[in-house]
Amino acid sequence: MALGSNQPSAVGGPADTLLHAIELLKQKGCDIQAVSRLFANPAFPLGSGPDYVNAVVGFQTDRTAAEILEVLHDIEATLGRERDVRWGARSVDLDLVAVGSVVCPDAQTQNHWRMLPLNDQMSQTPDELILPHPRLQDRAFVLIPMAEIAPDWLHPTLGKTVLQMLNDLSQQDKDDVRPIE
Ligand code: A4P
Ligand code: MG
Repeated sequence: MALGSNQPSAVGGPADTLLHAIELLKQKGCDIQAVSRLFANPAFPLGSGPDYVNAVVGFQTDRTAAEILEVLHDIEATLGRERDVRWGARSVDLDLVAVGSVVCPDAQTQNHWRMLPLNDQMSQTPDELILPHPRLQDRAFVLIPMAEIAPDWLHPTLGKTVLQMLNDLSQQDKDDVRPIE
């Protein structure tokens, strides 16, 4: 699961908000296996808001993927996220990056969302769960933390590992993602 925040919440600044979200995930019975460091990085698209803090956690649960997404939405609501502007500033965004090698709802639909031109990505929202997350492979702020906890995870439709996807990104994109000490 990928976490992002670029606005304070009731519990504190972006970093504290993400740590609190991880606590809530534990309280809801998810068995946390690994937590990346927290990384600061500029908002995408550039200039769209304050810098983000991003992280990735791995966990195990008996729940289905759809049930996990519901849990994530509950935690977002608890932490005061208001869904108004798509890709707007947010106190917390919890995205399901991947569930093992599951492709949801099917490879054709996942490919459709993955290949969507940038302009359409910003105006169109899927109304169903898409796995793996359709923008995972483009985002240094997801792949860099993910490489700390699951470097060899294999993208089921791209056939690339996290390290290989990271290798495809520009050095600039990667340099922008800085661990918070
Ligand atoms: N949905 C479908 N598949 C998934 C999935 N795998 N995980 C649905 C999570 N949600 C999924 O999500 C929109 C709809 O997608 C939901 O109904 C959900 O059921 P949302 O969280 O309501 O809206 P959003 O956050 O605006 O969209 P999304 O797709 O999460 O946005 P992104 O692509 O994550 O972009 N820059 C930096 N540096 N760091 C960031 O974390 N995040 C964003 C948000 C933009 N820029 C950023 C960052
Ligand atoms: Mg989201």
